[in-house]
Amino acid sequence: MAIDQTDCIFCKIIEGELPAKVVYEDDQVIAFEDIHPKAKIHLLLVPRSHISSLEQLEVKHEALISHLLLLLPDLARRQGLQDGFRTIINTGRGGGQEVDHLHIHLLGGSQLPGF
Ligand code: DGP
Repeated sequence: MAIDQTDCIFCKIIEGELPAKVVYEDDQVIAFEDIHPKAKIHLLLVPRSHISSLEQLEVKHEALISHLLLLLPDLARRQGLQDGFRTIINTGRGGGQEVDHLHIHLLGGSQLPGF
């Protein structure tokens, strides 16, 4: 079933229709502060193109995914996370995904409990 992107909160943030504290953006991705932070620093790194979740990834997204992953340590450094950080991708309702637009959580800034 086709996803109606007009109902996607992250698409609206990307289009500037909803406010967000953006910390980084380029032609492929955007990073902004999570509205309900679970750590001192909690960012969401989001591709501009609407991909619902990891389940929808295709080989054509390979370069985009590399770009997202390579950005993470750089974003962490920019946030002053010298001591490490955590990344999380929730997939599907059973995986705790609430927003159906692929995103990577980047958390840190204080000692996180073991996982
Ligand atoms: P997930 O459960 O992995 O789908 O995480 C979705 C995250 O998105 C959750 O931590 C809260 C955050 N979030 C939801 N709505 C908004 C919003 O409108 N603005 C921002 N900045 N974050 C949001």
